[in-house]
Amino acid sequence: MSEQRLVQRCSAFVALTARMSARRQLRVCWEGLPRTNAGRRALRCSRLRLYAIGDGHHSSETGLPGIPACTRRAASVHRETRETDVRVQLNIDGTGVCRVRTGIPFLDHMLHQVSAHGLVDLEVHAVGDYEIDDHHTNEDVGIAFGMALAQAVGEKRGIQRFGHFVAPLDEALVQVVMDFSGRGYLNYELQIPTERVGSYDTQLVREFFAAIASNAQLTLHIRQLAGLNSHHIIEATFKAFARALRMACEIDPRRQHQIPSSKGALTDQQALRSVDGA
Ligand SMILES: [Mn+2]
Repeated sequence: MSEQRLVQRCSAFVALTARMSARRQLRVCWEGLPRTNAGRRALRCSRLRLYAIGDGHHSSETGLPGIPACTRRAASVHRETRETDVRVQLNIDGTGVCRVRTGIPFLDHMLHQVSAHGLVDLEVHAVGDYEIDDHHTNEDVGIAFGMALAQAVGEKRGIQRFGHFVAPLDEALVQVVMDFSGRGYLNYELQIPTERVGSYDTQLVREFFAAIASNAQLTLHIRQLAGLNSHHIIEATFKAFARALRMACEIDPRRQHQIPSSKGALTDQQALRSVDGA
């Protein structure tokens, strides 16, 4: 069996056994692989991957072609100020498991869109100074989410980097385009016709995405192509954001271990390192 084929089988086993206990997962993987060095390496990869999924430990690269590094692309951020206390946990290789409670019901509804359509496992717990208004809490959830996203993609090795999607919701149509460029930039062109959706101030949508863009160092363009209803326009935006995010974060099988940049750097640390090395 070729190494490529082993790798495919190994990945298939990991997917197949995702709901089994860790011990049973390992047995199924091992039973399906030949007792060769390549088979052992493939198993080691699946074992590392299962281990990583199981308890959040980071494991190293496999060195096998065709299988991405067995690191868990997850992050956890706790950010506390005099205005808010926000905890965000996310896993960008998730399945859409979502537990969010921000104290802002409409924002919770939107975070569910990000999780469900971006296949991001997401846990958000926030409390804030709602007696003033929702501004601080909304923004700080965006900041913590952006920070967690930056942590989860890490040095961005192997990611697609660019993502885009156009999402409809009835009459609304919104395009989101993003680039994990290492530079925070937001171009926001929504024209939301009402000041509020329920109790949610619609100006906060811009604040939320601005916080994500600057903290995840993401170039983000949001463009409304059509739309009359405020709820529809905002929800279509979050759906498009989710799908674009999923696309941008996916591992490119043709360059799994490379930084997707012609200058070889997408973070300040990488750029500084290349200056050090020069
Ligand atoms: Mn809705």
